[in-house]
Amino acid sequence: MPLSSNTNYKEHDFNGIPSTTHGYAALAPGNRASMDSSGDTSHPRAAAQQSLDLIEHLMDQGSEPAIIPPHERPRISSLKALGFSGSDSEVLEQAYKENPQLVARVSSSAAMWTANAATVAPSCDTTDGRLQVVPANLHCHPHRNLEADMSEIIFRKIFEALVESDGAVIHDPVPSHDQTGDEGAANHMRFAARHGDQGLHVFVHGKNHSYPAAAKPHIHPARQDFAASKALVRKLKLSPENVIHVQQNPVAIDTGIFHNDVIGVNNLGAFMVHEIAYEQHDRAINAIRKEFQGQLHLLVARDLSLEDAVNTYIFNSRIVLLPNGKMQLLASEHCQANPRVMAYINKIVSDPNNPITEVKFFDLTQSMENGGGPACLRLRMVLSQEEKAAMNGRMFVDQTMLGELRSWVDRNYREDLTPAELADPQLLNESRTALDELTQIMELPSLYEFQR
Ligand code: SUG
Repeated sequence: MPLSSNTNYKEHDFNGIPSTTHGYAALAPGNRASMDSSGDTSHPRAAAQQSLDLIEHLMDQGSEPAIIPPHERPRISSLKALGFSGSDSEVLEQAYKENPQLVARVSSSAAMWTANAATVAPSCDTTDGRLQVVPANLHCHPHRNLEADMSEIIFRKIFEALVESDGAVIHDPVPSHDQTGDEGAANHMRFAARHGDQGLHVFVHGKNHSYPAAAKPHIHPARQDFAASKALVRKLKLSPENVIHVQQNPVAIDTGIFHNDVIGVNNLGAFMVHEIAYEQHDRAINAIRKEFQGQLHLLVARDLSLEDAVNTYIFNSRIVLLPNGKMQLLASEHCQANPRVMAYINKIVSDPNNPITEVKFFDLTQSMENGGGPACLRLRMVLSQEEKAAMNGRMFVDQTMLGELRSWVDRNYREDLTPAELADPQLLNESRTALDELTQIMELPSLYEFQR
């Protein structure tokens, strides 16, 4: 039976859109690209168009991609919470004078990496038969921790009708604490024979405070806590027999692999993974092999170093299931510069024994320079047709909407942006105009603080 025959449930990529303030501010220690791009001039318009290129490609293949709107940036309320006062432009100016990094933080476009927005369990997997969404607390870095409340607001708005009809539950995030950091779907994989079948959920953590003897990274922070992953399982209403927890290899974290989605990616049973992705790697893989009821296509990279993984983001590719039942790999162009990575990709696409038949490369330079590849830029949601139809607003992009989004970007996004320009009150106005227009394009009710 072709993989696409289970038509009631489909997987949709909810793509992130960069903000008008997209920039490089070295805000994410442990993420080497973020540190290396520090202070560079950014290109917000190109960043947004590059995200739309991915969306356009998905549409051309017959997929039904959606978008998640960017958050309000600069977020003036966060500066006011730190005691800055006066008009919004005065607040921005004072904060910049005192500490430019504060303005960079509240201007960060990081919500574009929607793989970190939440962890989602489809209704076909949950014990109460409802779609479950837990927004991530993103505790580890302050510029990302700012995202949690807004992500929750967005999910509540877009799933409002489903929540009211008892078809979905939007949770509050796991409490934000040093022992309960949660980075969302970037540390979660769902294996299933078909998207509408019961899935096996694999949660990957980097640290475990209740087990001090566990191996730990020494150079970079581990972001995902075991206690948070355990809380997610409870909140998502997953049965323990459908769940596996594995620890990420701390050596990988110390090499700059700050999420599982930089070292492994799967769709259904197709699983591309580095040979030392996990602590007690073979045991972790064997557990997945044993518990997964479908056919596992284990595509292990044996001739790639962890450096190759960090430099190319090969494991941050998307594996997408096309309506014709085949799978396509969407990878960053960075992969093309590395012969070992290309050999791995070519081996996969030329092997008829796995479902991945093609690869497409994308110029995602603007996101990659902050450590975000194709997979970071999307949150996957497996939805039934009824759930999809019940969503509020215009979330799914069609050709007309794509055209509207492209010209919206051209109209509102600057071509270049220097770090000092983040304090420009004019940029604040431009950003609000852009978000106001976007909520209209998406037919969403008022979302943002400045709209309330
Ligand atoms: O959290 N970069 C993001 C990249 C997130 C990628 N997401 C996944 N792998 N799922 C992060 O490290 C850099 C921002 C800056 O430095 O300006 C940043 O936040």
